Amino acid sequence: MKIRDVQVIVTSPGRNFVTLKVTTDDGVTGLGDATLNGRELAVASYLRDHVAPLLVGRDPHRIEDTWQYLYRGGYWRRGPVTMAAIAAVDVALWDIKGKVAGLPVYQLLGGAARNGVLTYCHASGRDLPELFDSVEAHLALGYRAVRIQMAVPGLGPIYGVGSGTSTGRYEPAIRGRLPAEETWDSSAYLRSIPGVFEKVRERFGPELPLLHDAHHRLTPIQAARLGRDLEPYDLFWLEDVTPAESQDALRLVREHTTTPLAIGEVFNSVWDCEQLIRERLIDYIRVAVVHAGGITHVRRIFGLAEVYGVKSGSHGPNDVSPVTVAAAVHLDLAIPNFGIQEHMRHEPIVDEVFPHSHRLRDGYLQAGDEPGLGVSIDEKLAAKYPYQPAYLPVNRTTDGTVHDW
Ligand code: EZ4
Ligand code: CO
Repeated sequence: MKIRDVQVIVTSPGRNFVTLKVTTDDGVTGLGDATLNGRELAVASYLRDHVAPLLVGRDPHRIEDTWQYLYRGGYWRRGPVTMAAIAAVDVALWDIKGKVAGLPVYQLLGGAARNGVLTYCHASGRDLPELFDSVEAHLALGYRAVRIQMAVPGLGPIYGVGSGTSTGRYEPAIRGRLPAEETWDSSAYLRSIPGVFEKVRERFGPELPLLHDAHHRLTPIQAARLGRDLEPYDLFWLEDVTPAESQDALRLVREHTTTPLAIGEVFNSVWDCEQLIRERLIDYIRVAVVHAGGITHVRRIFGLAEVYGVKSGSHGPNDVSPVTVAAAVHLDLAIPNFGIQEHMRHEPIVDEVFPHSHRLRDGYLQAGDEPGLGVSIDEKLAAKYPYQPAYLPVNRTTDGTVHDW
């Protein structure tokens, strides 16, 4: 069997997605997601101009060999663009292997180690009543774990907080030629957020698993204080407290708090997190299949994590396509050290462009039964939504300094 055709499909049904479609000489197709929020066309070019020509004629069954060929063979290793491109190829080849074998991908990975994939959703609000409404709306949808984000009094709109809808939805990229700019103040945030969790616990009781994302905005000592201040509210995890470049920073945080720590949505490889895992500085590793080299490499990261008692908590915002959600569900089902899966529902039009068989039931994602990943793309519909520039907001502190978002 040989790869006959490799196609890159860029579509924007409400937001941008980059999809790789690999077709074999037998007419079997596999899909991979290559969406890199706000930098989509760089990955599309990497795939179209530099990867697709190398794949035609190769044996699609040789997944590991193809991974090493693109990673080591490319000389310029790692980085989000390279690793998203390799991820798309890898996931498309797993999809093809499943279809040829007549088995869902999780069966190829060892079979289901659990009955379903526990998810957490995003609730947010500009004030407490809006936040409570958002939590209630998500609980009504069946979710069993909830990420809590709230606006900071005195600041304008901030990233991660929805504006005024009952489900608290926010969009990780805003359309336009330039990114929006927002104001950030860590001191105001640190003063307000413990009180938010106090009220949420008062309202929803001690049992509901609660999560929070600090979006890399804090210094290590600020993060240590936040972890401590949140201890009474028993978080499932506190995410991305410090900028992800420094693995050492988490040691300082760890020394000061028993609040469980999660990090990793911007990591691309095992080398970005091996110290964090080996030194047990985190409790959950947040790599996503699409941004860390596909099923092949993320499985390796989760394998290392398992040895050290660190659990998975894959990134799953709505800026990854249903192809990545499907890949995550198959991997999450099969690994021994699954923790939780982030889940942000897509707009209905996205589900129409990417028909899929995985389903959310009572807060758990379930894989479909068909061979491969169980996801396809409606190319005619996709073609109706051309690429539109869209970016994450840029944050500045009150004196105008660019800050982490
Ligand atoms: O900011 O996916 O945990 N989820 C998140 C997301 C990320 C976006 C970045 O593209 O932090 O909202
Ligand atoms: Co996050």
